Amino acid sequence: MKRKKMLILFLPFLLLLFSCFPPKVLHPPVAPEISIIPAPAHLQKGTGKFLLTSSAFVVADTSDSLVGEVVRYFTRHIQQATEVHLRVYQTPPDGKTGAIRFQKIKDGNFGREGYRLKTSPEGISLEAGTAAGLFYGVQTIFQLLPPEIYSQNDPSNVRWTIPAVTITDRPRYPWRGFMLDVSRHFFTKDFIKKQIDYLAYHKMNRLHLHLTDDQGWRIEIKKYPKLTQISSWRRQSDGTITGGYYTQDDIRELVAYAQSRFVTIVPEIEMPGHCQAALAAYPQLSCTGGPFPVATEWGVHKDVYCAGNDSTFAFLQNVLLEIMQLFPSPVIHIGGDEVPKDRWQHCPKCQARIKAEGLKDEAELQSYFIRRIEKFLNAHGKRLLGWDEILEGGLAPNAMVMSWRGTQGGIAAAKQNHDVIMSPTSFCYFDYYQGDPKTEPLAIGGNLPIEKVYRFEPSPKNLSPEEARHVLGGQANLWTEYVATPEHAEYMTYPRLAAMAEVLWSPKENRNWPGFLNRLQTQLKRYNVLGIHYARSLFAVQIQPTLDPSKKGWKIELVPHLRQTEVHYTLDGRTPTLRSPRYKAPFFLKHSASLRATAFLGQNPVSAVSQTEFLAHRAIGCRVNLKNPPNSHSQSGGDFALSDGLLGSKFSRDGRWQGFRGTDFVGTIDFQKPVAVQKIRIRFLQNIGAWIFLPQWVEFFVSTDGTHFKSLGKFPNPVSPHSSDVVVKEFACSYSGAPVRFVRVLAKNRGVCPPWHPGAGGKAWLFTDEIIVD
Ligand code: TNX
Repeated sequence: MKRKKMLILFLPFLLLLFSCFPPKVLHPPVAPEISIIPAPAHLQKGTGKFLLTSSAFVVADTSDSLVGEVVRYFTRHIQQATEVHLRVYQTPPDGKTGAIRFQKIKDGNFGREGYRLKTSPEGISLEAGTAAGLFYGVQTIFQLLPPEIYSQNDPSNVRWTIPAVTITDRPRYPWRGFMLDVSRHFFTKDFIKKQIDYLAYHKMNRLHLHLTDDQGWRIEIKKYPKLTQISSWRRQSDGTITGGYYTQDDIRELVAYAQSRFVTIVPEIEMPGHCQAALAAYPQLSCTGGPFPVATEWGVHKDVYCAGNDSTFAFLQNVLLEIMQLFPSPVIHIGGDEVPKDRWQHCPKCQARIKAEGLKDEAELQSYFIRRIEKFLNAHGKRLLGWDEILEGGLAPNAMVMSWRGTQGGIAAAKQNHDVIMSPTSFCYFDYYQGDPKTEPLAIGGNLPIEKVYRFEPSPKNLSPEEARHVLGGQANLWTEYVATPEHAEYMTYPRLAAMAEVLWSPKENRNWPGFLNRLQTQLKRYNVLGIHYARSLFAVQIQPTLDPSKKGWKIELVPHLRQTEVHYTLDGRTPTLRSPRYKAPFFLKHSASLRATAFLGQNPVSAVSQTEFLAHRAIGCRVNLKNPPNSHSQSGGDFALSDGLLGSKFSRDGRWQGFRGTDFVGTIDFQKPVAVQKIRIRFLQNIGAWIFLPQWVEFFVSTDGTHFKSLGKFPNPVSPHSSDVVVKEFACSYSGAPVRFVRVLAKNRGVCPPWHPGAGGKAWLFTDEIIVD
């Protein structure tokens, strides 16, 4: 009795204690049975399962052609993955169970894209107000099935079950967008089709194609053939030609493909800036008359369309006429971003226009430009959409704004009663790197890990409800300056797109990071089945070694990105499994090792394998005296960077390399006493794209007094500087003489980049990671 009372008295304290220090999760969560991304608005679990077999069938009124299309999409998909052929009935046949019923009904709660789905052991009922709603219900059905539902052929041994649930769902925002920049690098029609499928799986509904820019024009315009003969191709620094374009037939095919998946393709034709590719074909549309090459360098280019020249407008209007015919999108994107005013300031025609129109300055000239185009689009029943720079100098009357430089532009536009799409760089730029910057493939801009995408809030707090209604949604943008392959594009896009999809679809209060991560495990399995090259950095394990110079060994910490994961590691280079040692606390390593570490969630490895090579050798922990200091920008690893036993990878920024800009490398080790030396080695990196070259030659020396050094030989570099592959090359020299106290390595920098290199004449880099003495 007394004890019970005590417990009741202390219970609140215990509860408080537990909530401050949640008990350690001993068994990491496994993927939940129901993993829907984006999370539906309301979900209630039932009991039992529907088993999808050949006795199941569809009931739907397919006389509504759009409904018919959704049903065909569904049955085709099911047949492909499961080999179950679903018969379609207009009215339910008597006495048969196993119906999958599609119904369009009038119900204001559905909105334009909502649906209600009930699944039970007896059958499935899907209701919506529109075909789009039915389509999203179908996507949810797919996600209730095993991930293999996304495979192209029936994988044996899968039981096609659907757990019993009741789901009522509708999106938070009508604009759930993804932008692909096909100008900086061209992506094929088939790649785009695949992405359209993936967008649909995520319940995303806008694909914005950035079709034109300084570096390439990607769409056939019948009236201006030079746009594809000239503007679609550029000559790269190595002399090769790259590019491509979509024919009008390609575009019609893409548009139809997207339409049947309820994705609207929004075309973007950039003006008045980011247009050097077009000017390469039609230089008369510029202020100076050219000539111009299709640009090969990234950034903002000064040559823009001449705003004083009426033929510029005639050209753009003719282009837009063909665009409007091809794309049913009610909204046409005209860019409008990053327009340098330099040429306009010195162009007599532009200055005359400013005068004639009574404009204040070049900012108002830009505004004049956009208004004039908007009038034209409006007259053809289309709305103009532009990046937030179109606010400068006054917004065109009906324009929609895509806010990329933060959300300020979007807020300003919403306050002026304009519709906006939020796409701020800091949450939406998928060209930003997502994992550890030291090991990411080249990416520009800042860091955008998936957690941050998940925190994105498209509706700013400081808008009134009336103004907030103008926020139509958000969009992720994949700019492709540094993304040249389909694999890399997918790597940048997934799984961050899953986070974006949930931000844009799910009610704000349903957003929950740990819950999302649990569901993401299943989503990644779907990606595996689909063969999507998604990034695995989300679960990566960071290997953090600290050298102890006196003990000549390393304290090793393994830090998982997510604390829900369990880390297993090996020291012999083998891929860790659940049976490999589990990491619990930092440990000390004194011998050479190939450390590999993987994060596991439940039974599943969820990260790529992280790896670090440890090399135990004579010179570890010895100070290296340098004649020329490393460049401060590429100096990493501290005092013992060149004698810490840690070798660099092919990533020059992995923190293991020391860079010497334009100067030779001269490093001397003092062992403090004579030591037996058999071999001296040193490694260098070559990555000509980053101006890093191997040395011309390497010379090794030994000394007993630190003043007189005896050369052991000069070793020329056999690797061509032309190789665009990243190369790590070791130079080595044997020694069989008496013990020595000093060892020195001299590596000759080539001085400047060679004449054929884009950096010709600029200082060349020398990168080394370790002086190894055996
Ligand atoms: C800015 S976003 C640009 C693009 C670049 C991007 C790179 C915008 C409207 N303009 O031209 O590709 O940054 O992050």
